[in-house]
Amino acid sequence: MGVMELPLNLKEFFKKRQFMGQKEEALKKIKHLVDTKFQGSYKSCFDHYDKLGLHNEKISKEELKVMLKDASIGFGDWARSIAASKIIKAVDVNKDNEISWEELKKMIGAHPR
Ligand SMILES: [Ca+2]
Ligand SMILES: [Ca+2]
Repeated sequence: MGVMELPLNLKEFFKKRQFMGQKEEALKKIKHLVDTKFQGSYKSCFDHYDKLGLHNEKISKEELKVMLKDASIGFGDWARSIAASKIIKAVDVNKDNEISWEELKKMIGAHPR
């Protein structure tokens, strides 16, 4: 039996668990932002942040950072910068480093309006 294997696997396991927890927490906070500021409409929320920088039907990293700030996700610019990069990496299907409405819908799941 590999003595070294177990701790490493456990470490990976907890890292994954932590990430899943963070994701759930972030999605909850974004839902709260959408419910309180955009009458429950993810599309209105998307359009609002899309327009902050270049209005191109996509959320850039800078636009996403403002959304995270408004949703109280991450403390400080540095933490939000890392969170924004992680989120974009996770949902950016076409690899243009921006989040389209289709990609955002995939991130939140279900059928947002
Ligand atoms: Ca934009
Ligand atoms: Ca994209």
